[in-house]
Amino acid sequence: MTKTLFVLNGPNLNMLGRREPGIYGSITLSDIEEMCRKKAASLGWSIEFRQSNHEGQIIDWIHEAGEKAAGILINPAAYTHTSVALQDAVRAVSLPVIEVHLSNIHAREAFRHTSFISPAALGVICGLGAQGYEFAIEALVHHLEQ
Ligand code: CA2
Repeated sequence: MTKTLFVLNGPNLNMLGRREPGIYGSITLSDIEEMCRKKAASLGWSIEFRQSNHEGQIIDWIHEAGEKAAGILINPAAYTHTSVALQDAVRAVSLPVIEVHLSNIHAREAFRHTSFISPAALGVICGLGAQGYEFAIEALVHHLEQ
């Protein structure tokens, strides 16, 4: 089994640390990438970390992960609440997928309470900030190695 995880990030997450620090904190996406890389390395795994503002690109990466990775951590950002196509892509690959959100989507606007991804995910982590990415990597590795 390949010891690579894909970490996929959806639209506007490239703006982290530059706007809305009240909701998402001052951490940047490159800080999160570094945290993920270190966490994975400490467990003997590697990551492919990507971000896109385009739905089709994320779908292509989920398919690519199906060929090259053992599991997927995804923060689909706003596509969480809109994208049947992303749910279909997650269902189309036979990989464990953990959905992560920096903020607690259930404590925010009603339209964020619904996720199209959660029904197809192994698990969901939200509201724990960037640490949620580390927890998800630990959980994926635990799931894959047990
Ligand atoms: O809490 C999360 O991680 C979200 O996935 C973030 C999405 C939001 O649409 C989801 O409901 C919850 C938004 C990501 C946009 O991030 C920004 C960062 C800085 C400035 C503006 C947007």
